[in-house]
Amino acid sequence: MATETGGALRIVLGDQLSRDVAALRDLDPAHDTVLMMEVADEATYVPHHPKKIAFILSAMRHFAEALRGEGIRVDYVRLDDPDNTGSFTGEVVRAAARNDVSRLVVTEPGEWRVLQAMRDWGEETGRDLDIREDDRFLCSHAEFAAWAKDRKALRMEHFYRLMRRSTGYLMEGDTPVAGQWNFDQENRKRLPDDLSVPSRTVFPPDEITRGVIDLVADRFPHHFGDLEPFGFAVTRADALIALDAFVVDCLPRFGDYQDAMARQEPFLFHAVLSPYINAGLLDPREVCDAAVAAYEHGAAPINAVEGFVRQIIGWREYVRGIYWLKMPGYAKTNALGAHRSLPDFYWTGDTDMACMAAAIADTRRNAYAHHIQRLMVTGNFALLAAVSPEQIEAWYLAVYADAYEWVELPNTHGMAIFADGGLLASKPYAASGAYINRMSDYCRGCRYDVKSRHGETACPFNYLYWNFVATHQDTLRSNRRMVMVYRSLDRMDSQVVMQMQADADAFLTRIASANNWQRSYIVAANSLKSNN
Ligand code: FAD
Ligand code: DLZ
Ligand code: SF4
Repeated sequence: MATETGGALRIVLGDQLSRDVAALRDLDPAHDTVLMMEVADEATYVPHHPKKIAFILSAMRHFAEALRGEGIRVDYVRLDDPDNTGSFTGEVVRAAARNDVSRLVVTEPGEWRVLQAMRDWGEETGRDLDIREDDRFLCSHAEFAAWAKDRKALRMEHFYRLMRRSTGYLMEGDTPVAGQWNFDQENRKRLPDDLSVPSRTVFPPDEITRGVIDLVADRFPHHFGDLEPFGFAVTRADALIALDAFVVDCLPRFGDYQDAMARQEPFLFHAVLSPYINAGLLDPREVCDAAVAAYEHGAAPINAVEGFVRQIIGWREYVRGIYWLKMPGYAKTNALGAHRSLPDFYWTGDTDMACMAAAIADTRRNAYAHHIQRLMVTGNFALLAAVSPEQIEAWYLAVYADAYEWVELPNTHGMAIFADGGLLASKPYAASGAYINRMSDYCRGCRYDVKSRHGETACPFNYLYWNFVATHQDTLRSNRRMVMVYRSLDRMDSQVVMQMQADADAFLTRIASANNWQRSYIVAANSLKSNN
């Protein structure tokens, strides 16, 4: 296809900010050009949190500076360039025309919709196109497909053991260190009232970040989320400082309080490293190496380190494997027939449910909520309220600084709302208020009574939960992991069950009638999504 003799145009996307990413590997500074593009489509196909946009654009600008510092030519398109077409494809076409290049070299993206567009870039530009596998992950597509082939159930725990063996992390020969694969049983402690939680390292904005913050404030004033204060690391050097701080200050108690939630503590002992790992500032291997080294030096216990390593080499690799194995059909399933609109309070935080209000307020402030908030509060509510998969997924993709579809979709569609019918989770992660009460201090200050199942002041999670269990019995009763739940339902007074179902109906009708502005927001976002 190519007729020119120029070098390669090496394209780096906003979540590919690793010096050794596949597209940069054999770069020839004398002939090649690196293309980086700030484009409006990527900020608006869902209305991303302003802090996320600022994080990505600032990290991109710092990465470009670092490449230039090595003497590499970088063609960098800014969001406010008057000729910016607003899309990846438009910018690739323009860049191919203005640079002397005979081929395009790219690393596969993290989203199906971008891969679809990328596949046309060769034809659009008249250049050869080389799409390289993203080998920053520990498990290749082929390895995951080989593992999945002929298996009835694709359970994470089985995949995780394969990964432990292939990486050698926490292994003594073929045996897991300390005699167990998984220490999850030890990782469900409630928070004692007097526990002190370490403060977090914040990285004050430099001049580049300040410029980006002003740009984002100007261009995306209506997006959900606080732009400031901004304290994310935007360089690899600072992300490494954040990693060190996590290992020293938080990792030792990461396991114990992994499932806990607290009103005043949005981060607890979590790593808050996912934005950096997913954008490429940190490599998943070096993150695991640091945790394992802490264990080997006696600085962190096995339940913490095993739990942490499992999240990275287990869950993170597993959800990515599922995404690429099952897309594009995966996003379209709706196993429980969920159909309701996302309640407005996901965008406003205006709800009397203290747990939901806290998780949404944390999200608005930090573009972050930890896993249990995402899964057992906002995710659990969406599951019980039968929110349509498309709408809740657009929300998760928009609001978190670490969200890209390869990781957001399986976590939401599969883990949180069971829309894949159990491909990823062996049973729905549905829970009543009792779970939230056990694992948090939210209920203490809530206007609802977590001990009541029905009536005006009853906790909505209670009647929504039993309504969910009763509504889906045809589908879920045969699930072996649901036997105890259905035994409890069967023992309940049928009048009480009917009352809870009536309360659930009334509650869901009330929140649906309160919805107004959010619907048009998401419809607009989705129409942009389907145009891509
Ligand atoms: P920690 O709890 O400290 O865990 C350490 C690391 O393990 C994380 O940095 C992350 O790299 C990895 N990890 C942990 N759990 C998962 C998981 N389930 N899937 C993939 N990686 C994991 N994670 C994202 O990175 N992006 C998303 O868009 C995203 N969306 C989610 C949506 C829902 C509904 C749910 C339930 C979970 C989602 N997760 C997502 C997974 C998880 O909640 C986040 O990875 C985690 O909260 C990130 O914070 P942390 O760095 O403090 O993680
Ligand atoms: C999320 C995001 C945003 C907000 N902006 C950009 C951008 O301007 N330029 C860019 O290269 N990447 C951006 N990203 C990340 C992309 O959405 C991400 O690379 C794709 O979704 C593929 O994972
Ligand atoms: Fe959430 Fe119910 Fe507890 Fe209120 S009582 S915080 S709604 S679980």
